[in-house]
Amino acid sequence: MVVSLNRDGPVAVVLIDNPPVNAASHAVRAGIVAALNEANTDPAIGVIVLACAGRTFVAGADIKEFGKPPVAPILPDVCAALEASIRPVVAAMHGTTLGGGLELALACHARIAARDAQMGLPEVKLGLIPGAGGTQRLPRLAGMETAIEMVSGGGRIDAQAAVACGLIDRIAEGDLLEAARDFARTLIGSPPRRTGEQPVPTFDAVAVDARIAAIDKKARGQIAPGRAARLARRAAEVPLAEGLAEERAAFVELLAGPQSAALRYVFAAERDAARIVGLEGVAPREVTSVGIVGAGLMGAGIAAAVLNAGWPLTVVEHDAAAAEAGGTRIHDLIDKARTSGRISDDAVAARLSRLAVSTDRAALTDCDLVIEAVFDDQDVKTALFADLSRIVRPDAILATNTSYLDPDRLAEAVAHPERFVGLHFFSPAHIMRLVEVVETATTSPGTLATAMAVVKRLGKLGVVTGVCEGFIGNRLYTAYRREADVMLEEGALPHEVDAAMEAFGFPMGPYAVNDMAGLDISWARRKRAAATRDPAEPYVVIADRLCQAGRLGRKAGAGYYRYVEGRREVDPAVAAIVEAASAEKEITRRPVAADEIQRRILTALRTEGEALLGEGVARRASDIDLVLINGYGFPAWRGGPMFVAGRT
Ligand code: T1G
Repeated sequence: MVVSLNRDGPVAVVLIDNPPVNAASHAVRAGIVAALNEANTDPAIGVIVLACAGRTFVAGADIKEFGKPPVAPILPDVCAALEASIRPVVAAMHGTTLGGGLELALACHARIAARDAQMGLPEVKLGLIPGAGGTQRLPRLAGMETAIEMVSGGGRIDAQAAVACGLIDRIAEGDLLEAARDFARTLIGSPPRRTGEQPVPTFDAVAVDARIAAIDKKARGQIAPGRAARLARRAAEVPLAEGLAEERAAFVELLAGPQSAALRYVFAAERDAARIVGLEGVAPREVTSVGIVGAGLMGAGIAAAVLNAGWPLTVVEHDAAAAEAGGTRIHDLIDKARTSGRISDDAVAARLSRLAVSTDRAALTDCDLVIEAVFDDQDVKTALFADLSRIVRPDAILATNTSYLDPDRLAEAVAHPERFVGLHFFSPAHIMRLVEVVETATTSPGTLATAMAVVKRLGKLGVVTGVCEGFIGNRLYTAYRREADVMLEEGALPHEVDAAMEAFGFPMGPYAVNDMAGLDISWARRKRAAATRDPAEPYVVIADRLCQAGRLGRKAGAGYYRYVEGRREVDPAVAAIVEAASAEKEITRRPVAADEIQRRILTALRTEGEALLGEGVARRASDIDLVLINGYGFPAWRGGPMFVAGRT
């Protein structure tokens, strides 16, 4: 029985049991309606508790039913039935109550949650809006400002924040179901407090409308966030029935649209990425302690992510000054989450209490996993792994964070190379979700499975890649930049390429990104490779010319742009350098329109993606899309170059 009705005197507990996440499937929806009817016709029942078995309250509509004709009762009707119930209904929430699950709870007459419960309306992440009353009921309970943030951002709030804004009535102390029954008993005989009948608390309309405009701007072409926010705004202007009708129409429209198709594809792709052919039945090993060598920018970011995930961590630097600087860097990254209100003082103290910083690599002896994040130099890393092989246990996993070195060559320095793997984090490592898990020729299935489990526990997205220069991500991005540079020679200017790719949905264009990172790093790499470069290979000199002119990016005050008091400005001097490069090759420049720029870059990405698949470096076309979306800002609501090309 996915929905059962259990009587406890005057309290009827409607229990949903639909593993793994109690998704609101047809059976669940029909079961709730049937249980409500039964409870409302039994004179012995005075109040109802809606609860879930397993690890979470309803985590949303059943995504597996999307794209199929809706089967009654649809979720809005189930919510209407809850709200219309003669007996008060109390929702008892635990785990991650999301989407349609939270909408069910909003339609109840009271709400109680476990202390560690989280709630959210992530529909916009699927290109949708809450489609079962969330945009209309949430403002009535939590207030307009909170409701607009939740429906448009898709983020979660915890139980403390939920009780503070009025989304829930109380937090359960001890057993949730018992606390819910006790709470429910206090409501017997009282008229149900119907959410739809509550007025929207007063709010600052001017500020809210300005916020909605900002949401639209930030969405950079995605429809759902602004649409959801404006529907929440309507809750203050029209009666519930009218607002629900407008919400339903918008939901049906978005569900049929290309952006939701793309985002639902991305959702499924993320789960596919964790299903690795050859690892079926391979259990990951337990990792109880982690070590990191190097606490520079990357090492500190990785350290913060490890501490945030609850592991004890030993960080080793080469001398006392570097160790102190690294410890401070780690502390500051974690403390920033406190100052931004995301975690409490206690949480910061607890995380930092698990950190040990040392200059002695012997401190890593008992670690189950050691990640190196030292200077990306072959000799430095080779010597380090030889040393670590002597220090840690033979079965301890050794991982390299290298971006461009060859992990197969590094593996040669590792005793028991089957335990060696790449964990390529993206900067800033405590924020960026993507980690490329690099499978070398000798990485064992158990090591690969353990690495993926570590990445998942870090709350990040692991994508397996084989070994090639730049792995999947930087190989793709090199192709992207190569095509952009060719278009500069043909007639485009950097700011035109950036504008075209930002119009496509990237947060920043490639040249603005390059100025942020600095031009010198890739310049040094090009100079190292110059001696072995294939002269027949087309080569664009523009970046070299900028570097030779001292234009090394934002940090130098000038790169592809000039920077005046921190403001990025188009610089005519750059156009002169670009035009001179075209003249050197006797290229007659021509205008390159934005749609041509977008089309050619998409084609370059897809062509490189096909090559990565052909070489076996990427295992799935959808993995390529995930890397671009989560590592390089490719707009998720477009699905990715392989999705756009119908290659998935
Ligand atoms: N429907 C069906 N199956 C789901 C599901 C869902 N909503 N969510 C997860 N699963 C499956 C998932 O495919 C996997 O199955 C297993 O559960 C574990 O998932 C009208 C229309 C809940 C936070 O967007 O965010 O409600 O692959 O590996 O990392 O307004 O799943 O193992 O067979 O992700 O612990 C809104 C999406 C829907 C929530 C758990 N809800 N899910 O994370 O496990 S739209 C969502 C998640 C909506 C209404 C609209 C996460 C999770 P399998 P997992 P996890």
